[in-house]
Amino acid sequence: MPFLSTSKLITIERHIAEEGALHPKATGEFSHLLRDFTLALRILARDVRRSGLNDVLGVTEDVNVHGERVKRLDIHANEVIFRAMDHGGHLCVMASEEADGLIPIPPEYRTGKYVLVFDPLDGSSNIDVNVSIGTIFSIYKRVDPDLTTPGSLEDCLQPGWKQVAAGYAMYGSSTQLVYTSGNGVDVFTFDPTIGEFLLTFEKIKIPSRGKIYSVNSGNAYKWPQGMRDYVSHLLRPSDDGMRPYSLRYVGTMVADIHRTLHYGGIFMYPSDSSMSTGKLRLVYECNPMAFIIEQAGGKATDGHRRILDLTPTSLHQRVPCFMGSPDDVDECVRFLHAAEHQ
Ligand code: P6P
Repeated sequence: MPFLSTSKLITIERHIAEEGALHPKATGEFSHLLRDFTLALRILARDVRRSGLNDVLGVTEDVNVHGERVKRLDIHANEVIFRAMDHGGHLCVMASEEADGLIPIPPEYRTGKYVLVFDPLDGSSNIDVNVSIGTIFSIYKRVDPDLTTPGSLEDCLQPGWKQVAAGYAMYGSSTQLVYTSGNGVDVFTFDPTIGEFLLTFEKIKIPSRGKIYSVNSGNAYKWPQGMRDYVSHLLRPSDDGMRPYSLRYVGTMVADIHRTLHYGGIFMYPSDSSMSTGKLRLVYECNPMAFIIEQAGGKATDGHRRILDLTPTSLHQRVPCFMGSPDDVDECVRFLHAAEHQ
């Protein structure tokens, strides 16, 4: 899979404006919202790159709503995104992994018709050891776009199929922004010398099947039987050479999904005997990633239902997730269901 698939010199702003032109009713508000968001990502790309130098490493005394120790960079990222997005007049409400409840738009600013939910810094456990981390986001229209009142919890708990756009930034060897607004998936690479995200991969398509599975095997002793049967199957050599699969697991969802998007295969965070609903959050991790994966031709399920069809019941709700190449996800589900019906 080549790293570069286009020679067109297009910035993300121009790409968003051109995509906006595809929607005659577009008011440009959405383009301005994304422009503001990419400003936050530029700042975070700089700060993550320098995190070893400026004093943002290390752990705070805080514990977030999930009982996880909060890294200073988490809080910093949350603050940067809030300050970039709170005054643009495009949003009626925000929600974040780092905030227990809704993040209201300050009363001194106009509210808009969009909703932003995000994980400001996914992969916190990897911050201090220079392993790729990222930012994940989803954008919805508010349930009643004619309202001008502050957004509500209902606006943040919409099913994933209602997403207007979703994406992630990965702060790795380079900073890449992977983004969809329902018209395929495009990849932009940040050029710090000019401060622009440039289009480097257009309409990425996930392979129909891969040879990599991605899961925290340390939880294998807690997995349901179907998961054990599926992984055992992947590790049994096949005559066609497609198996055994290789295991690749970074422990940052953004990095594991990014590799799956390019190389194919399957990423999984199943339920287990200690986490009956898995670990990953539906609203600001699984839904945006499921939108990206499906737009690239892949599949994303909780083992029984399409992730994007789930209606969230709470902001920080967790769901099991299996996402990636369509043939791999289908095969995984067959094993999960077979074990359930034994
Ligand atoms: P585990 C990072 O903390 C995260 O939320 C995801 O980015 C990642 O996929 C998962 O948790 C890793 O969890 O239990 O394997 O360390």
